[in-house]
Formats: sequence, C-alpha cells, structure tokens
Amino acid sequence: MFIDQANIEVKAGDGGHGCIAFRREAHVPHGGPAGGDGGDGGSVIVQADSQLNTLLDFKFKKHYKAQRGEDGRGKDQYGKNGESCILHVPVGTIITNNDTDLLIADLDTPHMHYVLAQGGIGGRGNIHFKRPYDRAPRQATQGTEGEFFCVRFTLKLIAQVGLLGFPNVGKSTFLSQISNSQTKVADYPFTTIAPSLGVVALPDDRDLVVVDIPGIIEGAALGMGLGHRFLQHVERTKVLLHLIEASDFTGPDRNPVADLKILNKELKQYNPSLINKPQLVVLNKIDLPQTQALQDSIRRELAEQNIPLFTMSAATGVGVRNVLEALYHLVQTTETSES
Ligand SMILES: Nc1nc2c(ncn2[C@@H]2O[C@H](COP(=O)(O)OP(=O)(O)OP(=O)(O)O)[C@@H](O)[C@H]2O)c(=O)[nH]1
Ligand SMILES: [Mg+2]
Repeated sequence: MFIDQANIEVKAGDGGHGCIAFRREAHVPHGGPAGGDGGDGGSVIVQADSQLNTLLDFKFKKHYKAQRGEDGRGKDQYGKNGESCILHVPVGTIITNNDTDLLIADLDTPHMHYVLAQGGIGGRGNIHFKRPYDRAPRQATQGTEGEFFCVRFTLKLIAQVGLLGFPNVGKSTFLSQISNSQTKVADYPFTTIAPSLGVVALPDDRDLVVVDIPGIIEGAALGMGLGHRFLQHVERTKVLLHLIEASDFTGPDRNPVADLKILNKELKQYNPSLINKPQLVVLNKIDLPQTQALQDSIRRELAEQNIPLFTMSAATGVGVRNVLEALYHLVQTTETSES
C-alpha cells in the first residue's frame, strides 16, 4: 500500500540520574564519594533509505521512543547510554512539526539522517562534587529529559521526470517498457492508483529516474477521478513528460490538444509554479492507424502554440529512444527547480 503522509510522536530517552554513593570498603580508611554518572538518553533519528517507497509503517505505529539512559551506580559505575531509535523513511520524506507547521528537515538524499529528538543528558554522580571543604558531598544531578515532538512525515518522491496524462494514455506502459518498474498496465482508466518510480538506463552510463502517477482528469482539483493530490509527486521533478493520445480511448468528447490544455489547467490549480516546469509533449500509440491519421493536424495545432510534438509507441518501442534522448537533454539543460 502506498502511503505518503503520516503523523507520529517521537520521544527521545531521558538521561539517567547521577548517583550518590560512598565507598564503604573494609580496611579503606578514607572512603569518598563513589556515585557514577547517569547515561545519556538515546535519540530518535530519521534516516533516508532508497529501498523504501512508502510511509506505510508509520500508519500503523505512531509512537516511537528511544531508550532511557541508565542511572549511575555506586563504586564509580557509570550508567549505560540508552539506545537510539532509528526510523527508516523513503528518500524524499519531509518532516514538519505538527504543532507549529514549521519545516524541520527534508531528507532528499539517500542515507541522509537527521536527529529528530535529542536524547537527554545523563546526570552527574557525586564523585564530581568532592571539594576541599566537602569531602562527602551528598549532591548529584538528575538526567535531563529527552525531547518530545509531534511530527508529520510527508513523502514527495524524488525523480527527474514526472509522467503526466489522462488515464489510459500509456504512462505505465511507457515506464514498464523503459525501466525496472513493475507498474500495472491495463485498458481501463485509473489502473495506476499509486505513484511508482522507475530507473531508466541510457547508453553511456546515463540514467533517468521517472515517476509514474495516476491519471489526472478534468475537475481533478475538485476531486474528480483520484483527485490531484498525487501531483505532489511531480513537484520535485525537473521536467514533465506530458503524454497525449488520439486512439478510441479518447472518446468522442476529447481530443489530444484539448486534453493537453485541460491537464495544464489542473496542474496550475494544484500549484501555479508547476506550469513553469519544462514539458515534453508526446503523442503515444503512434502504432494505431487512427493516431497516425491525426498526427499531422495535431502537430500543426501545437506548432501554433510553439509546442514541438514527439511521437512514439510505448507498446512497440517506435520513437521511444528519441523521446528518452530528448528528455535527458531537457533534464540536463534545466536548472534544479523546486516548487
Ligand atoms: N496500441 C497501443 N496501445 C498502448 C500503447 N501504450 C499503451 N497502450 C495501451 O493503453 C492502455 C492503457 O495503458 P496504461 O499504460 O495502463 O495507461 P496509463 O496512462 O498508465 O493509465 P492509468 O494508470 O489508468 O492512468 C493499455 O491497454 C495499454 O496496453 C501504445 O503505444 N500502443
Ligand atoms: Mg498507469
């Protein structure tokens, strides 16, 4: 199950208390203070893991607690530090403070980690309080409390290319043909119900990371279809691959040029800055005769808006290499942008 938001509570371990103790050994004349320090509490640490794709675990378990530091003991014994608690999250997880709504951290690179709640510091035992005027101090300090936070994890997948298009235009077919993605393909709308990432290997050791999201339809901003919230997963991409199609699936009320306009309107309603992302517009399913018949008129119409048109068949592979090279070029020439 794909989950891209979760609220959790984290509590770092408290520091152990310092100990008050004295040496009481037979035949040792001047027994002094012998209370050791408390151990530090464990911290709650969040770590980005590129093997993960969902925040599902955090939907079921909401409370995370690191271990408390041990109290100090007599005979100069220090308490053990508490163990930290490490939360593994997908790369692209953003942490926000749930009480203040302020951004805490953005784990946007693999292995990146962040100490979300700092463990408390162990208290000092009475061995530290011996003074010339007080050789038997009855003084020690308590461990400090570990931090506590209510936070929100939001996952915004990190890919260079976002796939955009109406349901059934062939987004998943394209991604499964060109990458290791196992995303499902079928001839009904909304086959894809969760985003997925695919890594595309290009010649000369180049690669592209592409994210497939569920199809978007007119009125998505108002909740039609699966709504438009999945667009959050194209927010961090550098470019968008906007797929259109002209086959029978399009139906009598739709045409590819109008589709393009409708989806761009939805994009703008979701987040106005998304419309500034460079787009590569591709007419898919060029293997079908009805698509071939329409391609020239579509190309002309788009040329009037200064939009170049690429064509391909995700199913047969015709034109796909060309599209990938154009995409790679667009990614390379686009400055990193974040919406
Ligand atoms: N003839 C032909 N059919 C294609 C091509 N690409 C995809 N299809 C078919 O179109 C249908 C929809 O393909 P999907 O890849 O599931 O489409 P999608 O855009 O991911 O759809 P959603 O996940 O529902 O948004 C499937 O039946 C595919 O086999 C193509 O290049 N040519
Ligand atoms: Mg799909």
